[in-house]
Amino acid sequence: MKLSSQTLPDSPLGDGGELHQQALGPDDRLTTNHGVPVSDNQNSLKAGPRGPSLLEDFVLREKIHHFDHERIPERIVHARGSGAHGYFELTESLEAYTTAKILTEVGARTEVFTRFSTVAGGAGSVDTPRDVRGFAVKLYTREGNWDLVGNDIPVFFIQDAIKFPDLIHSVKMEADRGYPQAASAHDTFWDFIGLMPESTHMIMWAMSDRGIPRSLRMIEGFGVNTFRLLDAAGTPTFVKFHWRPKLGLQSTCWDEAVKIAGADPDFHRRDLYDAIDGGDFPEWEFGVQLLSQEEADGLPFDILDATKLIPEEVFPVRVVGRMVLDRNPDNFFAETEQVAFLPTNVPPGIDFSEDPLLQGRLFSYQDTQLSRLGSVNFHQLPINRAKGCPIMNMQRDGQMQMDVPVGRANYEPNSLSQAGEAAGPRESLAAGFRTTAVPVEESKVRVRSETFADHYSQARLFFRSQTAPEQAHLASAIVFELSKVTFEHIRSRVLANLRNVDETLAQRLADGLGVASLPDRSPAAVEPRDMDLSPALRIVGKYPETLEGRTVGILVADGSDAALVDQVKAAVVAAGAKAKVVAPKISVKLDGGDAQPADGQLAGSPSVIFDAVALILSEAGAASLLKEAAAIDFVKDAFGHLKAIAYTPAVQRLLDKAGVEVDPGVIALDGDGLDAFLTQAKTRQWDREPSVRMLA
Ligand code: HDE
Repeated sequence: MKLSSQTLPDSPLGDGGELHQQALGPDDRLTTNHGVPVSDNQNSLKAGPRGPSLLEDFVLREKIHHFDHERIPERIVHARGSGAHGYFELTESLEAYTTAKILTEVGARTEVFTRFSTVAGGAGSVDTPRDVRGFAVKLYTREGNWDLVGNDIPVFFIQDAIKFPDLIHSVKMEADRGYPQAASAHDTFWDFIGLMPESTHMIMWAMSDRGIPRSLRMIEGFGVNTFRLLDAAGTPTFVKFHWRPKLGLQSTCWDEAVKIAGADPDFHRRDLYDAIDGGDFPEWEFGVQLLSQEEADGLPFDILDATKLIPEEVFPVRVVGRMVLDRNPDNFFAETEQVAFLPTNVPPGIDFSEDPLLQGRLFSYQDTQLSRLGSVNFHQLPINRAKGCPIMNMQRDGQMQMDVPVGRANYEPNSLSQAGEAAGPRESLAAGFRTTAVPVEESKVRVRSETFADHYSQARLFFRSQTAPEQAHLASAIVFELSKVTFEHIRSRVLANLRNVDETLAQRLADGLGVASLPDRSPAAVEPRDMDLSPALRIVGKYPETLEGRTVGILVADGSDAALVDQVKAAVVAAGAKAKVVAPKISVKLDGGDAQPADGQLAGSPSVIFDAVALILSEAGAASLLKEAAAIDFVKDAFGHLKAIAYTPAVQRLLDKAGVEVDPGVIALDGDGLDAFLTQAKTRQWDREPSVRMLA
């Protein structure tokens, strides 16, 4: 038996120990965390080949110790996230409103790191629950980091930060049983919602299809809270920040989202990673809504109330820049997990408003990072460190200090320069962060401003602005959620509140739930008003229809027409989409071609992961799939999820078995069939829905 750790006849590397013998260069050597080269990464140090391990083995202890501490507390909200690097580019200067260089230097590119997230679920939950999506962007500006920590919905559930822990406790797993995970369809959430009428507007958004996005590349983003821009003279302008996806806004159907969760729990994360990896960089327009104090005073609601939006039809969104995400993280933990967003990070020329939700956020994030990352020096982590500008102050020490500050000046003011020593940095009135001089002298009170009291007008605005299919989805989502509520009084209170939004909606919900008669309408603090409808609040018809960024699944089997498969693939790719071949086995032999690998095996590649499907089968192929449930489901779900379906003649029996009825979205692949398919594939077949689903 060889005892030397340098010779490993049974090396798990299978290299006969040779690798260990090579004289590796300094860059290739495995080392401890402190840089000591490691001679053996296969065996711990023992008292004899079969003896006990030795305490002295620092290589073993360091490795296990580090492993034991690999997990850090996950974010209390927004735990599950996906991030990417990229850049922001300004296309129009806002110098009339702000001194912030990032908003005045047209053409300049600023590095960004963006993290998308779900809110309610834990870090290991799935990507497609009904939920709000976080849209947090860290812009490494030359004047310090600007963290625009927003959501994909422009309003929020509550008006005052003091209610945030209650809101989050209610939506997370119930305290006694530890479930449901990543779901709002349960008693405690709807109990809280029913008792908090201010949440009604946000509920409309969350229950709409915005709550179940198709892709993180296809969501809008909003700063939500009102901020201020400050010009050189100190004149403030209120500002709302917007991100608009170049690929358009697109969602899934509820049944589809549920099935995706099983088919691919990482559906959104994979989609983002793959797109960037393949050079298909997602892009957003960056826009602002700007309002003077007088314009804000003229609004029929309070600009400081985060449960309200400013209709784009009244104050248009001015597009002044763009963001492109073009690089995946090198390491998920070091970057996506350790990134720490702080709404307090704003460069000079951007300032906060008195929005009581924002004010609470200004405290919370710094505090939460300390608990999560464990050290006041979390800003020194590479992903959090400001770039393009020096960090100089008198803050010192603390756990995990990674910098080595030099000199004696760790206090200010000092006069060390008189002794020829470095005095250290000094404040700068001209270049430093400025705060708007907002007059505030008032009595100290704990009250909710009366200007925040209208909880229903904008909820009504949202519901009534939706198209018919969107209204039906929204109503059905509430029916689904309330059907999971076990306490009758909670359901009833929600219905009573929603009568203030729209009587027809409340009635549809009652019908959907089988409630014989609606409860009395809840009293409203302010009677809701009708507002001019806002088409910008819709998904359907808001963006041009496109196949760009989408994926078409092509179902084939042995004997499928190779030339036709190639033709469909080429046309799909030419339209800016991806084509993925799905076959019963991972290798398939097409008619007229060699055996080739499929992109996905049928059992693991259901149609829910595609935006449209082409079924290209020979007679024999179709006959064999008639006995395959995964094939029937593939077709049935594509139809049920309102997708365009192209098919070859032999597929007819499969269509029949799957209950597919011909409509404009079910297209035979002959003559102009392919063109018609590509046109229909750009959108969902909304007209089909009544034939496949009973909606509220
Ligand atoms: Fe957050 N929020 N939040 N939030 N939030 C956090 O900070 C908080 C709110 C948002 O990808 C936490 O680092 C309070 C609104 C995003 O890392 C925490 C209030 C909006 C992310 C926190 C709000 C957001 C967070 C948890 C009510 C949309 C994820 C982990 C006053 C504008 C950022 C963390 C990422 C994360 C507090 C409300 C967006 C606990 C107290 C409104 C996108 O500090």
